[in-house]
Amino acid sequence: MKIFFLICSLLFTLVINAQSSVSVIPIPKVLEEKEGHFKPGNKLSIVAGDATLAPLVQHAGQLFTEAAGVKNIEQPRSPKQGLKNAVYLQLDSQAVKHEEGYVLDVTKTSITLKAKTPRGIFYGLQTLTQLIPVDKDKSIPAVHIEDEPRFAWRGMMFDNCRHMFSVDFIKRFIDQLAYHKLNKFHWHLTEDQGWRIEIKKYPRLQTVAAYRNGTQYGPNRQKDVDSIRYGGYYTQEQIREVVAYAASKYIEVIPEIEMPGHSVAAITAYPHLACNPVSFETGKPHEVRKVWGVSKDIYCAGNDTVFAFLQDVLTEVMQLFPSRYIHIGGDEAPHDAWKKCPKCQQRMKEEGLKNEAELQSWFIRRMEGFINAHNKKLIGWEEIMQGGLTPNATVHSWLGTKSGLQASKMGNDVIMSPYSHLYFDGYQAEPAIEPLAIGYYTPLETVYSFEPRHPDMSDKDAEHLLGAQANLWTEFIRTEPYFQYMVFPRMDALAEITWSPKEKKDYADFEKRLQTQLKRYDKLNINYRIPVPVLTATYDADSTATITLQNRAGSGVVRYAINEEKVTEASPVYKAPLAIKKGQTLRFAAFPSNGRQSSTDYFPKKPRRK
Ligand code: TNX
Repeated sequence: MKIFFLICSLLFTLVINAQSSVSVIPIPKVLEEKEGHFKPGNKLSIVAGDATLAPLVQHAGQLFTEAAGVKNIEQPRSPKQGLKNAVYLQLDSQAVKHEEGYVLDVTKTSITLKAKTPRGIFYGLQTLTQLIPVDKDKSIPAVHIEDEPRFAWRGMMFDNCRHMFSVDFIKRFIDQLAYHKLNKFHWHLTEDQGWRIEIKKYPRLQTVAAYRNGTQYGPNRQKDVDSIRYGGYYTQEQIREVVAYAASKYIEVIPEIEMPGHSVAAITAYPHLACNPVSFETGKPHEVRKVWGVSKDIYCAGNDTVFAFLQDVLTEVMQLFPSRYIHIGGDEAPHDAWKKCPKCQQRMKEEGLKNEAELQSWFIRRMEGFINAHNKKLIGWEEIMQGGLTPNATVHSWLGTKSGLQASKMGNDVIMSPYSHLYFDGYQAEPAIEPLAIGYYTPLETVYSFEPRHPDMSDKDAEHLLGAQANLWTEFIRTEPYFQYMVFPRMDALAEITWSPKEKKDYADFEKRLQTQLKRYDKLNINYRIPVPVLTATYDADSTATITLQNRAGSGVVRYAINEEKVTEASPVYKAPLAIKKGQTLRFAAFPSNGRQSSTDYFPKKPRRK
């Protein structure tokens, strides 16, 4: 009997180990674990049948050097078969049908990666990176993987207007998008608080619109505002550099040039672009906005020089971005100024427009004509639907998913970005234990739970669902570490919602795989949000709670403190369930082996205020 138990537990351990050895995010469509391992050793040949794969051979070599410590990478010119320790990259449109798909076979003796396109090979390599263990032993488990994305649009928006980030940092962000098999980088470049793209024809966009004389640093718009000059912009050369870098990672960069709202910075530089020479809101001269929120100062719809300006701007923008799409914003444009503006009212009369919503629609249509004439497609936030939608526009649904549903039924393409699930500037846990963020609540599990296809979409409607995108607005995100804290690991959830088949979604399994992913992030020095330990409580008759804490950080320990304000490295390590009496407060945090510390959570929770 004893032996029987021993064998059972041995088998159990083997099964558990086998499960945990492969940990890929986003989870592939088909993943079969095989027997044995491929041992990269010190010498490896990377063989490509096609010359177009040369950059990917390079990429694969780098990958094995960095992740598996292989010193000697050889690249035989001819695709010789049967080499020892070889990685074969092959374009094969018989084996793989999907443009972005791949098939990956790791055996004891070789690795074969097939795809229809270089892009597919690239994604296969991203998976391969994750098959190389983070620990010392670099044996790669034998697998058969067949994979392709669920959606064509897998994106993230980065707002570089509220706060600016260096070109180098943006490139690292692009690396991470690619690593997660995301393929769209929506770059938010113009705002009330700053204009960030060099436009040669309008130098005051650089000298005036790119700078503000202060910044709101706290939640209070009146009190929490400093008077430190802040700003800058990306030169056209830098923009080109970013776009080319992204293209090398199969990422399309979509610029956003906001209109008619969120345009105070441009108006400050060129006040004739507004309905009034002074601010509609304050009656004072226009000034690049220091505080967050929505401004009533927007571009005038009755003034033709506004359209000349925007067309000039887009002409330069289109030369910089080969993207199929131009995002024109279109969100949060209050019509107060238009209602009082004789030119706007005159325009409405001339064009037979019933109200300001129709004027907004007319504004967007006019710009869309220009964009389409240049062979580009327009994307706008869902407000572009107010007052009528043009047939070609792609709708970016952010207030929820209803507009997206409606647009798909009208035959318009749709991208889903509801703030309730996909706004990474929102809180990841209750605000009491987190750094300052925008008021939304979008913890990891909420992001993961998002289903881009609205239940009321027919198959025909769903053909217009391009995919989903997470947005990172940077009002309160001013530093690189905080940026990373907000993006990781929510980007992992985003990757899985947009890439993996719906049937493969499983939060518990994702959380397990994530623990390995966090170790990879440690290697890359990414300041991700460390998951707070999970608490479960049971109560006995005198209300004493027995507390169990589970570490989800992938490594390290959980520490706790009873009736003390702080949990520190000196606090006791959690080893067994704790008894917390009525009136006592328990605080606890994860201390992974990277030397960092998670947010400190507490028990009991205060009753929520209604
Ligand atoms: C709404 S989402 C905005 C942004 C803000 C954001 C804050 C959207 C189209 N507009 O201007 O930064 O809320 O989360």
